[in-house]
Amino acid sequence: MSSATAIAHPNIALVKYWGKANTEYNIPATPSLSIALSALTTETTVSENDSDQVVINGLLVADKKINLWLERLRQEIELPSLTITSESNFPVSAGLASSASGFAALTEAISSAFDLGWDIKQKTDWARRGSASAARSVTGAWSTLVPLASDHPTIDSCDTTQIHDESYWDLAVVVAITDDTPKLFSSTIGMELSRATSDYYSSWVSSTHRDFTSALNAVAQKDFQTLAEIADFSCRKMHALMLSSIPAMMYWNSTTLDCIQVIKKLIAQKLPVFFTIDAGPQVKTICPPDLTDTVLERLAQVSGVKKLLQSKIGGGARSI
Ligand code: 2P0
Repeated sequence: MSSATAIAHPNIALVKYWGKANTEYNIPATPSLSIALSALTTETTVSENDSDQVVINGLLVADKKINLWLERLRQEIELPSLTITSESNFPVSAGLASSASGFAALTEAISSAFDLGWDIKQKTDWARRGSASAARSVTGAWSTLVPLASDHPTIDSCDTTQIHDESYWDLAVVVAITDDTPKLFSSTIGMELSRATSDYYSSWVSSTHRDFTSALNAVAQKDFQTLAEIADFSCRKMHALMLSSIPAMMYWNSTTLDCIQVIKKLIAQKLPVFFTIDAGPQVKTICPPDLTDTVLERLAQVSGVKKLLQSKIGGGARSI
């Protein structure tokens, strides 16, 4: 009986992906840049069984995304029925990129269990079909996910690259959990709403291409200040796009706003720190490691913060 286990870290985008150029192959409309979070992990085991079963954090679930992904994979390769068991050490479906680490670990585990011989391109392409941000968790550390122009997109019409490994730039991330219940709109649905209804959508796509190029330069020069400004701008534009969609998507809560005020005060004191927020109410603060204690201490004073997590930059998905 074939079986394998893999782990992967979620990632946070500093230049965001929001919107798809192609849904069949899950190709983003925007290029994105991310860092993986070493302290947060998803561990996934796949093993042959008599029927497909998905168990996430101890609960048997009917996961439409995983089922569709397996259906597509079985159109390409022969696979037996599988038990998939996945455990994450952080809240799932709450804007902490659990689908990214989940599909990255699943792709790695399947590739290993069935000796598929996938190279990194095949792994990132298949992880992306599950959840586009998962491609960035396959490569980990500092990764880019870039759509490739094509009139007839295929599964390979996207590039995922680890541009620097986890030791390149020693930065810390503090995650303030302000609500750990699952979000109202899944990212997949939310992105489609933005594409179909927001007047700002085309500006978002074109400006993100510019932000991406500027962010790559900032990372190459380890220019924290410029990277902070671009990441802040990308985050605010994405949330403005969400708010301008019909229906409007507001992922923040009042504690999210209080955390933003705390970080803004640190920025006003000229400390090297910035925050980013994804499709959920958690606030992720990025800073040099020697500022971690200050950030933790300030955010701990915000009433409504349920938990604070701290992390460094982590690597890619791997079999264990
Ligand atoms: C990102 N997010 O770049 C952005 C920022 C959320 C906000 O990628 O539809 O779960 O499965 O491809 O990858 C979350 O989107 O969406 C995401 P699908 P995914 O990190």
